[in-house]
Amino acid sequence: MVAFTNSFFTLILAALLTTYVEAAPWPVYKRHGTHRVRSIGKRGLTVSTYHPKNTFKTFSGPDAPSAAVGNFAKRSLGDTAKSFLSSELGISEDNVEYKSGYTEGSTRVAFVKQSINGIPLANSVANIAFNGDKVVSYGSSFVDTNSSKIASPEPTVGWRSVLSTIEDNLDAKYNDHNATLEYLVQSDGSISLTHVIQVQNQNTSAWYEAYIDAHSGDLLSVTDFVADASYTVVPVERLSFSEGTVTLVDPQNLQSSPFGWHSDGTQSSTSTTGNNVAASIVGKRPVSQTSRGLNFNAQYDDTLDPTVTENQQAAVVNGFYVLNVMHDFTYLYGFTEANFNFQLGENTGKTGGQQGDPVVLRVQDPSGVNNANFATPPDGQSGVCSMFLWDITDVRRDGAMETDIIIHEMTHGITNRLTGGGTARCLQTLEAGGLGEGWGDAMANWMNQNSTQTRDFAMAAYVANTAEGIRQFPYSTDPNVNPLSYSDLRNANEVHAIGEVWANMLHNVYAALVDSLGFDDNKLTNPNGSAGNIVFMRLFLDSLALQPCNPTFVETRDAWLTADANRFNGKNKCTLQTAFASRGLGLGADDNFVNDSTVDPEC
Ligand SMILES: *[C@@H]1O[C@H](CO)[C@@H](O)[C@H](O)[C@H]1NC(C)=O
Ligand SMILES: *[C@@H]1O[C@H](CO)[C@@H](O)[C@H](O)[C@H]1NC(C)=O
Ligand SMILES: *[C@@H]1O[C@H](CO)[C@@H](O)[C@H](O)[C@H]1NC(C)=O
Ligand SMILES: *[C@@H]1O[C@H](CO)[C@@H](O)[C@H](O)[C@H]1NC(C)=O
Ligand SMILES: *[C@@H]1O[C@H](CO)[C@@H](O)[C@H](O)[C@H]1NC(C)=O
Ligand SMILES: *[C@@H]1O[C@H](CO)[C@@H](O)[C@H](O)[C@H]1NC(C)=O
Ligand SMILES: [Ca+2]
Ligand SMILES: [Zn+2]
Repeated sequence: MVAFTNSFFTLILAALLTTYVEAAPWPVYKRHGTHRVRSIGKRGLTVSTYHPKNTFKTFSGPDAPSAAVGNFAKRSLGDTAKSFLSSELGISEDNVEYKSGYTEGSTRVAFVKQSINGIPLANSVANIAFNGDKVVSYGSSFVDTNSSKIASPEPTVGWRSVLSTIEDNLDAKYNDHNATLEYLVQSDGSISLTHVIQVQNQNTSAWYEAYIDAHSGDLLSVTDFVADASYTVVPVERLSFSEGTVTLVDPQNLQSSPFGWHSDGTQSSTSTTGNNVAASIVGKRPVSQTSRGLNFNAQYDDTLDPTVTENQQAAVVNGFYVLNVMHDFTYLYGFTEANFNFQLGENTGKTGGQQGDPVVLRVQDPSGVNNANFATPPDGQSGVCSMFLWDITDVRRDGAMETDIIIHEMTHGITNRLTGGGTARCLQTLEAGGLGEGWGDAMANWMNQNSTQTRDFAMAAYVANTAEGIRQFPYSTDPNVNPLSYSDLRNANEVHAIGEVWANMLHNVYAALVDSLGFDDNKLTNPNGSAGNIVFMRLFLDSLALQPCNPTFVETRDAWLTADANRFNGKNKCTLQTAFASRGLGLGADDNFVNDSTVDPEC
């Protein structure tokens, strides 16, 4: 399908301007295994490409099918592959074309294409692996052509007659690579005859294969040869711009964001808007890609004011990136549609929760300075993350260039949605609000830890221009560095002060889990790992849904213990109890905020 559309952009722009966004009417049915929607060219041409569903089979042991037919030893790899596939899939050998293959030890692999009337099907391919005369596996997207509507094999429209329209639509020029004639399977099962040509644009580095209907002249599909997306940002492992930026290619996690960060599978953008996040400088449009192919590579320069154009662009991209990483990793840990997350539309096959609520990121929000905030309305309405400028340094700094601040803010959205089932009404007491602040710092701390050696952690050190950051003490397992304990809640009358006590307890819990279970670098992609830092995040997020509305420290600690009982069969009970107790939140602690160091006898 090929259509011009800008409605996605319009809708997101509307979302940027208000917190009260109606659920968007995107179809629930998404097709991430077989389709890819791209937005191409200056005019937002939306192209949906189709790749027929795969069959993938693996075999082992004596049940593996034999490929030994006739004089096996003398047959070529191509003939062996063709005869196996044709009998396996019920397709005549005349319709299977050998393309390429290789032999490695006793393993032989063949790549084949389906064909009709000697014309190959562009998007219908198969690969077969043999070990000796046994078939080890095969994958195939071959289609049943018996019942398909197949276009006549004689072209009636030449590609040169429509070339200028195609070039114009794709914003690229024919590159003199010979055109080929290929069949193309459409998602409705029909099979079109196409001229396949390549077009390129040296200025934007775009490079596409265009599939032009040889009977109508329409553009039916494209292959995009260029890597998809790149972002020049502060990687989430680093704290802020002071540690430098890098250009990351395709950082999106396709399990969490199957259409990437700029599409919901139906509509696409070429700017800092997508299914999870819509980001812009307040009062400005989202930032557009700096070059063809979703490249967002503005360079931040903190010797210049944050409001110069390139700095604004870089800051929006950085915030967009961090919030999308937060979406993607928490999705794997269970913050999904059904658990009231922030998305414009549902991922393929997912139901539950209200959609139409991507996070709206307002960078350089003029409503404040030296701070940031996150407004969490109920599920179905966009969360709004507002980042401010900081004027502590001579040249002002932008909160959106500081990873830990963005993560802290996003965590408000996550904790408010997971506590109490998406109502956003359950972190309203002073104590629960304090827990909320603590979770924000603890999440940023977790993201920044990078080895079995748990380091002390300071918040907002870059914008505040001080190594100690903006809290009273860095978070630490060393009571000489951070002495905060449960009894300090007696004198804490403000959410951030309360939050510091909680975040420091969680820092100690984290360190104890990592000491006992180790550290895994794949924390963002492997929620099922057994390392301490992964277990910590499991308990962090699981406990939110378990704890009551407006929880206290004591109830939240119990929710951690219950989460551990549920998910890990109580394996970490003593580690958790001991760590909480070391900061006064032992099992005997009550709402008088007196330190208690009780743990179960077996601990
Ligand atoms: C297609 O038709 C042929 C001939 O009738 C038959 O042998 C084959 O099994 C059919 N293929 C499929 C996939 O149904
Ligand atoms: C392209 O087509 C021309 C004309 O048919 C032919 O002479 C030439 O060898 C082809 N080039 C390639 C690289 O296949
Ligand atoms: C690349 O830019 C040059 C100079 O602006 C222009 O003449 C040329 O047409 C552009 N190329 C394409 C493929 O758009
Ligand atoms: C972890 O981060 C710290 C602070 O940036 C750095 O000094 C250290 O080398 C990093 N360690 C690893 C294992 O990457
Ligand atoms: C983690 O394990 C669960 C249950 O086995 C599985 O459904 C899920 O896909 C796994 N997650 C990842 C990211 O591998
Ligand atoms: C509470 O416990 C902490 C850590 O053990 C300790 O440093 C602090 O002095 C205690 N506070 C009170 C009031 O007992
Ligand atoms: Ca939602
Ligand atoms: Zn906060």
